[in-house]
Order: sequence, then C-alpha cells, then structure tokens
Amino acid sequence: MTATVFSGVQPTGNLHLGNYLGAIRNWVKMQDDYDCIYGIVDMHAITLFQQPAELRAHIREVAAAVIACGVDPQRAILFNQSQVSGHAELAWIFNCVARMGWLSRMTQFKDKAGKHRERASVGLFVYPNLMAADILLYKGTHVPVGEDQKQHLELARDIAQKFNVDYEVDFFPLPEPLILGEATRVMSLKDGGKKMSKSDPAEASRINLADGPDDIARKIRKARTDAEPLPGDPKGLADRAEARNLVGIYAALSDLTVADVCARFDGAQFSSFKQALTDLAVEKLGPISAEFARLRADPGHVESILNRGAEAARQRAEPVLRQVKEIVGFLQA
Ligand code: AQP
Repeated sequence: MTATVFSGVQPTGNLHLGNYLGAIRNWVKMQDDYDCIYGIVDMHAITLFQQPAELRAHIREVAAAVIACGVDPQRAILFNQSQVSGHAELAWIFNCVARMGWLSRMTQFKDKAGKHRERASVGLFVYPNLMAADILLYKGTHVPVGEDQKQHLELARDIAQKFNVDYEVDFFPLPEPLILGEATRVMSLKDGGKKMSKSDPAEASRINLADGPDDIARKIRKARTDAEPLPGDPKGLADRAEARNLVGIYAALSDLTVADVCARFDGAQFSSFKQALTDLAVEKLGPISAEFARLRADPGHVESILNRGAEAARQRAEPVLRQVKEIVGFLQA
C-alpha cells in the first residue's frame, strides 16, 4: 500500500521562518518518498474570524509561498480546502462519531479559547474533527506532526477506529505520526517564550518568507538577546531562551546540530553571531523570497495551480466519500 501523507497550513497570514523550518521544508522532502496531499486549510482558518478580503489574499499568498519553498504541484496535490466539499461532508459525519468528552480534553482549544470559552466558535471546538476529515478523506496513512498537533492526530485515530467499530467495517486506516528528525520550533524574535506566529501583531517578531535581505538583517539585528557570549556547549543555553532560539535557527538553516553551532561560535559575542546568522538566512531564504515575489506578481497562475489541485483532490476524495455514505446508510443518486 502506498503511504499517503496529508498536511495543511492555515492561510491566516504570510508564511514565516517557523512555518518553513517546522513544516514546509519537510513537505518538500516528503514529495520524494510519499504520495503527498497538501491543503491550504481556509476552513480551519475561519474558526477564528478572518476579514474576507484578507483571507482571499492570504490563500493565494500562502499557496505562492509553499510553491516558492519547493513544493511541486506536478508531484504533490496542492489545493485549497474549501474548494473540495468532501472535507465539510466528512467532517459532519465525524461530528457525529467523535464524543464531546474527547474534544473537551483538547489542549489547543483550551489555549485558543482561553478564558472566553463560552464565546469561542463551535468551529474552534470541533476543529480536530475537520482535521480528521482532511486526513481520512484521502485515507491518509501518515501525518507530519509537531508537538502541538500530536493530540489532534490521536483524536483522528480514535475517530477512525470508532467509525470502523460502530459500522463494523475495516475502512479507515489509523493514521500514523511522521516524525522527520529533530523538530524545529522557532520562537518569536522578541520573546523566546512565545512561538513565532503569523498572527503576532509585532512584525519584528518573525522573519517572513517575503522578507528581503534588508528586512532579514534588521530583524536579526534587533532580535532580543542577553549580554553573555555564546557558550561552547548547548547546556549553557538552558536558561537563555532567546539565545537558544537564534542558535536553533542557525542549526536548522545550516543542517548542523545545536552542539556543532555552539562549538563553532564558542565565546562569540552576539554582534558577530547575528551577522553570521544574517548571512546564512539571506543565503538560504533569498531564492525563496525571489521566487515568492515572482509568483505573487502572477496570482492568476497560482489560482490555476490551486484549481487543478482541487480537481485532483476531488477525484481522490469522491470514491472514498461515496463508500462512507454507503456505510453510514445515506441514499445516493
Ligand atoms: N514557530 C513555529 N515553529 C515551528 N513550526 C511552526 N509552525 C507554525 N509555527 C511554527 C508549523 O507550521 C505548520 C502550519 O501551521 P498553521 O498555519 O497550520 O498553524 P499555526 O501552527 O497556528 O501557525 P502560526 O504561524 O502560529 O499561525 P497562527 O498565528 O494563525 O496561529 C504547522 O505544522 C505548524 O506546526
């Protein structure tokens, strides 16, 4: 059986270095070994309100950024979730399979809803059911997951299993997590305790994939650090979140370990380390931002790629959804 990977990114803003190192870079690598389906998941994005004009722009821009990073629409399916109605249809069926108690335990809902649980959208609460539908609509077998998505993938497995048991079928696979090397969690350049995020209002907290060399240099120069020189041993970074973050970014961009980077910059001041990091980031991200600018200038081309992707995704989803409806007992034309 071919291993099918599903992964998604929310069009909630422009992609940044964290999305690249934590996710999209792996999407590019996985194209060589798996049957890959990648979604720009706008239905997930609207679980928190999005301005319609911004959402539309972000869908095109995130698609352009993903392609600029090296995802090849000839080898992987790249599509926009809301254009394939099967996601919503299967999610509804999963709303009826998943249990309230399971969803109530999801820590991401608790984090995102915060103290205003009663005012959170119902969509935010059932978000993991839609994620299960995203994967299982294609009988996805593998999902690359960071720490924050592990619980949601467990839930997708629980849903697949309960569906199979309730309807006495062996229909859905139980999707497995795909761990691709050491996970890179990139933190905000302004606060080493917060992850780098598209929706952080502080622009200087992240390096966007659209940033040119000057923006990259300025943001790294102004990144928060401490007064100590860099340690020769990673243990010396234990209580230094901001320093650890910059060293981690250097390691991820250069494919070195954190220990290698510490050894190389043992005793260096931040002024010289930041210059080395800037040079590296400009070297690695320059070609991406140039390709991104080219694609951004041609939104019609990006939309045609997404349209073709949606057509391919619908073709994959259609027989699965028909069988699900048959199993559940829906009448079909
Ligand atoms: N800072 C990060 N470090 C490593 N990986 C990250 N990812 C996001 N931020 C970091 C990974 O990128 C993929 C796509 O993320 P997403 O858009 O679906 O949602 P997110 O995790 O909520 O991303 P953001 O940028 O923080 O967006 P907002 O601000 O809208 O919440 C995921 O695989 C994610 O792990």
